[in-house]
Amino acid sequence: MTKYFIHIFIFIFLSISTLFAETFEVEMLNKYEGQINVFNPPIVRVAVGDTVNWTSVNPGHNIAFTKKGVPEGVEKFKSKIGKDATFTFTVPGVYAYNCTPHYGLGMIGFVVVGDDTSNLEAIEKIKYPGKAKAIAKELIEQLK
Ligand SMILES: [Cu+2]
Repeated sequence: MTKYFIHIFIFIFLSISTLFAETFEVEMLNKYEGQINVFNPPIVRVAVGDTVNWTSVNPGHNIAFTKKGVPEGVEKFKSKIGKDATFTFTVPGVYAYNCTPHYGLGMIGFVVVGDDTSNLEAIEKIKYPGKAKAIAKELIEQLK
């Protein structure tokens, strides 16, 4: 009988968390406000359990979690080029991601989950290539 109640409790809990989970939209664009190859918006702040949808507005882009740019224990994620992508964030922390073909051109973005910036130092230590370096610096400043 107790087991039965636990199941009901879990079911209710999951239903409620799904009810409050939000979905955020990020566009993958060739051009935006004078910049080329951008994620708009480049920084998204979400709660644990929320989802981000990346829309392939212009083809040729994808999203890939940047190496050493995610909280500990989070697995790699890489979407297909030219396709919409979606990810539900269950582990709090900062997530750095980039477009695979345009990483060196500065096409990067960040997702902050659950207001947790405890891994920000690791994210600052990443060796961002080319134009991504200056853009990362600017964006990370906004995360502090
Ligand atoms: Cu791109």
